[in-house]
Amino acid sequence: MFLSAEFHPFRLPSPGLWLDIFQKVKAMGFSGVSFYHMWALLEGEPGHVRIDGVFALEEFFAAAKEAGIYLLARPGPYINSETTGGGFPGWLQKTKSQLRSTNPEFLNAIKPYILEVGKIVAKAEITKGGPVILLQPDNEYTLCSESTGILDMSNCLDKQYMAFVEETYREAGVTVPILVNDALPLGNFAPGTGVGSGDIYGWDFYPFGWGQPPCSNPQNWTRSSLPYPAYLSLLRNISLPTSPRSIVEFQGGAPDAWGGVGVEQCASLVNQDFERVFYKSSYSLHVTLFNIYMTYGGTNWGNIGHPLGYTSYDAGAAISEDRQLTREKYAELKLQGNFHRASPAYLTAQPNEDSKGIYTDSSVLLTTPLLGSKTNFYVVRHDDYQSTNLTRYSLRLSTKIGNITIPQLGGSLLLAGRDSKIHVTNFDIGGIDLLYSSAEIFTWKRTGNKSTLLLYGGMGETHEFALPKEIGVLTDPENENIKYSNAGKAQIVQWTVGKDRVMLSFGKDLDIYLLWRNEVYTYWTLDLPSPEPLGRYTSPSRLNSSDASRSSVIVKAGYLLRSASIRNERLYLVGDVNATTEIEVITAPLGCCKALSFNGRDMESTFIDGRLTATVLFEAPEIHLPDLAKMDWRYVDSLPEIQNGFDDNSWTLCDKVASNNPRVLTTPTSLYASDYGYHAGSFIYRGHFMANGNETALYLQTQGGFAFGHGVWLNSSFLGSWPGTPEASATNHTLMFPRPLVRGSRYVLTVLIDHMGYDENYYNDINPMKAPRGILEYSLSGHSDASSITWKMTGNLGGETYRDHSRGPLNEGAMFAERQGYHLPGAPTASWEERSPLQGINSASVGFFVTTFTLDIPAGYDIPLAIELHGPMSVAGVKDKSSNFRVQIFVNGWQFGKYVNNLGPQMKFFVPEGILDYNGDNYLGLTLWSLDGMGAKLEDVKLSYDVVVQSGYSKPKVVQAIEYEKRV
Ligand code: IPT
Repeated sequence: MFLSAEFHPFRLPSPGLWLDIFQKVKAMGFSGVSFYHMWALLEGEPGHVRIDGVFALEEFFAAAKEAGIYLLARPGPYINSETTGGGFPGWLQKTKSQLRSTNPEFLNAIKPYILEVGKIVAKAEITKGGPVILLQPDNEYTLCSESTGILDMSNCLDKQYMAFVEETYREAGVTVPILVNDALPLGNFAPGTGVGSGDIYGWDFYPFGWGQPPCSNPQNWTRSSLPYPAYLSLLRNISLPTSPRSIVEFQGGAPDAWGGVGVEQCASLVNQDFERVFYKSSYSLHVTLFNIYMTYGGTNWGNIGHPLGYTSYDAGAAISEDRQLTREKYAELKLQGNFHRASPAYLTAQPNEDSKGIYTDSSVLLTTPLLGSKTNFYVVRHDDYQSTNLTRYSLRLSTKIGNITIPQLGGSLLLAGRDSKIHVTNFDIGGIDLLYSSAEIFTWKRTGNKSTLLLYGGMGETHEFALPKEIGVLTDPENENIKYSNAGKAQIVQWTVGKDRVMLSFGKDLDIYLLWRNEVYTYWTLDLPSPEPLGRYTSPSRLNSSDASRSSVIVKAGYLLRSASIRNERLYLVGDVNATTEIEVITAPLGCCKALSFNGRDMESTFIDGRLTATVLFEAPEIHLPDLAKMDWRYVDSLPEIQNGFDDNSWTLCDKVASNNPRVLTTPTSLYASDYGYHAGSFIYRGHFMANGNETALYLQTQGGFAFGHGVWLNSSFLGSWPGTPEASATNHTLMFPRPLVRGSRYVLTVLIDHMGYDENYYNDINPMKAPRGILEYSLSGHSDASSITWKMTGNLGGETYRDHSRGPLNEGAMFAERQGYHLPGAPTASWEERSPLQGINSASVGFFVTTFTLDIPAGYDIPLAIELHGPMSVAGVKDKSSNFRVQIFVNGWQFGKYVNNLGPQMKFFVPEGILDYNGDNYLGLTLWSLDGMGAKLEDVKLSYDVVVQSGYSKPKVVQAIEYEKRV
């Protein structure tokens, strides 16, 4: 089973931390990771594909392999993924052709990138010793904008386009199977459907949607339907029986937008209950490729996001943006991942639509059976998937011991609201037949002549299982925590789940742990390293192996266990604790493990009831964080453009009288930023004109994507601003001149526009990605001819010939400080004015504030740090959103935050270790743009952390990137 977590290397540009994520995914029992790569970051300059530095994939592949994770590569060219342009480089705006079509111009545009990224992926294929086992070309090449029904949703698709993308990947050397994903199960490009068809078909499913705003009111589940198991007949028609049933993206989180409710609400919307109900229901369809989007979201640093999202791409995923495991939904995934890893019979079982009334005695429950040649699985949930009722039921099963109704020893089973159970019959646990179990299986393991099985249930639930009489009888049948019967055809055990675990032994053959679900959250199964090619990869063979080099261990610990290995009868564990933690080895290869080491330290270990145990002390470190608000800050004006005599000689003249953009030009020359090669961050326009004395106002239409803003000046006078709303992608603005202009004098307009990213290109017959950014239209009263204004503009210095190849083409915008490279470490700040962002600026302008600070974070701890910005407070201690200002946060040159005081909601910006030097000097720069005439200031700026983890992670190296050099 390819049970997979979606995780994007480009959203965590600190390569030394990739292993951390892979290990956390592997620790859930998952076997795979699916990743996008983002073309816009890799070919900012047309014809120059640069997949190096933090954008290189080799270290990503090495880390996946080290953790034992197989990869599904999804390098586009189109990815969607809430990225600017859906991953398309901005320069595609300048092309004439329909995007995602066979127009030669478009094919020529994508080919060099596909060949280059394809070559890199091909080198990492499993057949060459790498982790890559699948490749997905493009993304959801499925939908047409104007479809009238399910039948014509895909009628705009050009199958030759898909074929071209696939063939080009093949030409690059890719040999692994090609997986195609459909936005809906429509059957596009399913194997055997002719031109462009892939080797494996899959579709994507977001029951709660990804539209706006999904995260408010997270308890409300009335947003979807769960069309299972009715879907089954559809899926059978679409895909071949020989092809794994694949859900390439299943909802694992939800996004939040500007002005939104915050990512924690998204985590509660798509929470552990959602995972239980929706994921288990998906398994009931016999899905064997299942990828959860997102499992680790990361960060939209450096302008990589689209306009509907802000800097955090946490997405409420199982692993939070700061890489931590504090959400219960992570633990639930671990239960499911371990179940799959321990249930090879699932792979050959077949689902069946038969449902209500057959298996349970309850009319409100739905049961979907998966029937195997021996083992059966029964997935039970409320038919009304939103139901929060407590439903008692019994289950009718046909087993080796006949047709029975369980529980047999009295009482009833319980489904508590938004939950789902996978009950089993005839389940093999290392040669022993578990005849049935209502309690769910966490995992099992055979070592020597003994099997160990871990079962769990929710608090207060009654569960029952049965075992053959042939195996050893229960050693302690009078156990007060259980009901036991050996009277009939089998040994039957019933227990009601409480906090304390129950341990049972059946002679010498079998140990069973009966656990409360929340206790299982602290149990980990770790694959021991094996010789190549198995390495640490998942394999069912580990279940039955006593051979230490092909086996795995089950260990109870705490916060996280990452890896295990055995040397000289000592078990070496690597993991993380956030409190003093008891470690207990539940199973290990026979003969192994007389002693225990944790994170390289030998522990004082003892045997308790035959199990090796030790205690890891949590030692709280001393952490001294600099008080940023009190640091020595330097300031430089970052809008010199509004000063008299500013020289814009070297700026780009907006002289293009034609544009390929689909929006028809309504200005004498194009003012679309993309026509001049500017695609990220912000833009500044300077409009020169000679006054005739009749001017009273300027009309502007600007477009920067949702939540954008603009500011407008005439010479040095502020005319006004548009502070932005989450709903407006463009705005019309008439700005009155404060006083009459002097006839015959030259004036200059300065317009600063924020750019929130290009729109995505989800539909395939239109080109929303090409919606231009910049000034769309203008008029100057008193001038009938718009060409009386001569416009110049700038974006990031150099535009497509961008300067900073380490941080990529999108990290910089148009602001003076960015163009000068003042955001980069080493900038000549010594002569700048002493002023802090808490003093701020006192007019509508842009100020650039910098400070340096030193960190000395103790080794052995993972302490994710954030930079918090606090806007002004109004009297009641409530945030004052009426102050309109925007801040960009540059950490050692990397733009790791975009703060909009009047929209919010993000105030806390995580910056990964590696981007921050945890044991050295750091350079912090803030662009502070006041859209109000009275200026703006911060109330506070600080470094903060939420968790302190004593960690076995590998400390990441500080990311190397270019430093300040004088720019012309
Ligand atoms: C799906 C995209 O494939 C993926 O890139 C990401 O954008 C995801 O959505 C979450 O928004 S498209 C899906 C909404 C059908």
